[in-house]
Amino acid sequence: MQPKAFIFDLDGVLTDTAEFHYLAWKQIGEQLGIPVDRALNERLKGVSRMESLERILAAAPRPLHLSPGEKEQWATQKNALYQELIETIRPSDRLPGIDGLLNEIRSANILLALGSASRNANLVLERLGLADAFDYIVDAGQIRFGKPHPETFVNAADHFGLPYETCIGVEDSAAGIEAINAAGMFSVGIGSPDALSEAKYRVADTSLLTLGGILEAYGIG
Ligand code: B16
Ligand code: MG
Repeated sequence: MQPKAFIFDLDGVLTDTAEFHYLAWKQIGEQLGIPVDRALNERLKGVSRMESLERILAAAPRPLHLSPGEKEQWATQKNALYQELIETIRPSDRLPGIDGLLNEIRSANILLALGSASRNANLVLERLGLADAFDYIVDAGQIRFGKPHPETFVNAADHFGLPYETCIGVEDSAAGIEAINAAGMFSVGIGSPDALSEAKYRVADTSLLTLGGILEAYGIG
């Protein structure tokens, strides 16, 4: 059966904002005395801003006890750093293969949704020139349970009124793949096998994504 919708993650899938999130958290970590390396960063991908801060605090060499207000301040500071970094984003920053894949999906009359955990998603989409590319954009501010909970992906499928097994989710994070699988959808992972071992189909980077490759794995090849 042909899938009815694709639900795309944003950061790390459409563009390399995952790197900007990393650089911003690294700076916050330095100020807090907590080293944020790429291994820790892998566990921040796909999870909300506050949950990311909690995971960084949990990695502190010496326990740090911050009040809710202090946590808010650090999260706000991280977002300010992140927003400075994303000012440079241009349409040419769409990752390789993304334009082709979006066009193929559109030509096959399959619906397109964006399922990002980021409250900056609309800003980034605009900078990428992709503000009108999606039939539906999940509002991260309306999601109660972030990835790895399936709510983000379920929200998009419910908006379209589609059975979950007819939807395909595309993600670069372990939390996102877990969320797609938990929703009963077909998961496409972009990245290393270590981080994305649970993905139903995986490619090393976006340049290797084709609709044919995904559909073959999905089962109609
Ligand atoms: P913001 P995605 C996620 O976006 C990022 O992967 C994650 O690192 C970030 O903490 C989260 O968005 C929240 O982002 O601070 O901009 O609201 O990968 O789900 O598109
Ligand atoms: Mg992501």
